[in-house]
Amino acid sequence: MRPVIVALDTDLKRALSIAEQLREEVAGFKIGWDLVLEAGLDPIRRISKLGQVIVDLKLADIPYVVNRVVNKVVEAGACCAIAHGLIAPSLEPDQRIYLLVRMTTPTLYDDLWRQLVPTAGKFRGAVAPGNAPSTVAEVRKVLGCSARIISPGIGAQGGKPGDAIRAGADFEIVGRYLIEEPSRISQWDKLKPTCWNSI
Ligand code: 3DU
Repeated sequence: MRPVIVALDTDLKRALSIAEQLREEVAGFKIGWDLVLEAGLDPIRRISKLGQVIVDLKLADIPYVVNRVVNKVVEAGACCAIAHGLIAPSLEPDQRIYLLVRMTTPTLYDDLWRQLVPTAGKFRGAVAPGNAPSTVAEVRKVLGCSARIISPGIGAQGGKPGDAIRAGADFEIVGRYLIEEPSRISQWDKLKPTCWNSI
């Protein structure tokens, strides 16, 4: 298993084919709006039979609504879902939720993320930018191994395979770079998660 989560931002047919191809090679898959808008919960049900699934709808609502959505995706087979760090103050600790603390692109998180990081320890983990390894390193320093760190921004967004892992992430989230060419998974051959063995 390579420390990689494949972001299946593509159509369902291609997503299923990539998941079949890479199921033994990767730690899991990330399903977002693309597949959910195409086919509802069905992609979550089908792909979670092939591996662990994180659902990334970047939730940013009141706890009542967030909990209902998380319940639905977990019932469909996902391990967990991603929520915006901005709503962390209203959420109860929840091992089914990854907290987004800083993005790979410029956002208002750039001024706030340090405030959010300690809170991520009450959740399954933090989503931190893999194209900014110094941020990943700082998040790991604060969290220790108390929570997972998963990092997008590798390949299409400029991060190099392994950059985020070497900075302290457990798993790199990779979409276009692997969807275009699944054999690129060999570029993660010698890498291991920093703390956690499952997503
Ligand atoms: O750039 P890629 O094709 O490797 O896709 C990255 C994935 O990670 C994509 O699903 C996107 O929604 C997610 N993501 C970011 O790219 C950046 C973030 O800050 C958070 C999530």
